Amino acid sequence: MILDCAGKALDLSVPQVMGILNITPDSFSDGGQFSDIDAALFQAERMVEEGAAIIDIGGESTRPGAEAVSVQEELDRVIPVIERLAAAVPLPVSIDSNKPQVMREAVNAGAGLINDVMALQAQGALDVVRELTVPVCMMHMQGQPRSMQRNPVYSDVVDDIMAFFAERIRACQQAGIDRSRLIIDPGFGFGKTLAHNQTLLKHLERFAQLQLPVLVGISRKSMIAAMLDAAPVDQRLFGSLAAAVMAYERGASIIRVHDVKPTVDALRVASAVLQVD
Ligand code: 8Y4
Repeated sequence: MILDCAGKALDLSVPQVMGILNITPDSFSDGGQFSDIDAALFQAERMVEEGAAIIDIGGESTRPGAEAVSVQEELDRVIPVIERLAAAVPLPVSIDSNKPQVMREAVNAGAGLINDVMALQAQGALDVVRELTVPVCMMHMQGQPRSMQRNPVYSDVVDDIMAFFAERIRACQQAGIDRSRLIIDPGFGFGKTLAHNQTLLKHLERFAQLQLPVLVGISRKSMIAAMLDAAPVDQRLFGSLAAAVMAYERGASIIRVHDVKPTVDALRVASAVLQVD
């Protein structure tokens, strides 16, 4: 299957890597424009060379406990980078935002995919996305970023999240968003205990039953640390690669990572073996 990301093709018949582009806000330079944007472009070019298929850009931290960012602040951070990047690289640029106004301006600036950790539940998001024609990833989160890790509870984590997707897919179709534009993501670490995250990864193939592309983001997350004696963030690569390969074997087609080259190599090996009869 091939997705049209604002004129850039994304081939999902092979595993694809989404590279995470960190935009460092408020750095020293005068006005911030020169060094911030150039640093982001440099990092993105490297991810392209390393085999990324998508570059994901976010201007708001969605980590547990993170502070909210105003719409204007988020636009100021991401729009200049998207404009330059979309023109400079052959890959689709993804906008990581839950705000309809940011989604619209990002797509107008050249973004080819929307990555929404709130699964289009923000006021007005469904209507804006109907008008844009790009694919959208809807991620599951239980609770709000500030408090989601306090005491997450599910009756059955896979069943509950499947039911969530069924409802969101219906909401999209009711809003006039074609099913062919949808990607789903169980949202590792977003309102989940370690046991929930492990169950989701072990049984990830059940999400493939919805017949939509599955995206996962596990790279360097605390679930990896929790299985590696609390490894610090710079010691989580090999564990993240194991999780990436497991997710791919269970039907994920897009893996969102910090470490592009190691993940691309791991998935090339896994894919070559799985393609043998
Ligand atoms: C270390 C490294 C510790 C990373 C925490 C983190 C996802 C996502 C995020 C995801 C999709 C993160 C924007 C959290 N995670 N989008 N975004 N799926 N679709 N934390 O899993 O990377 S941000």
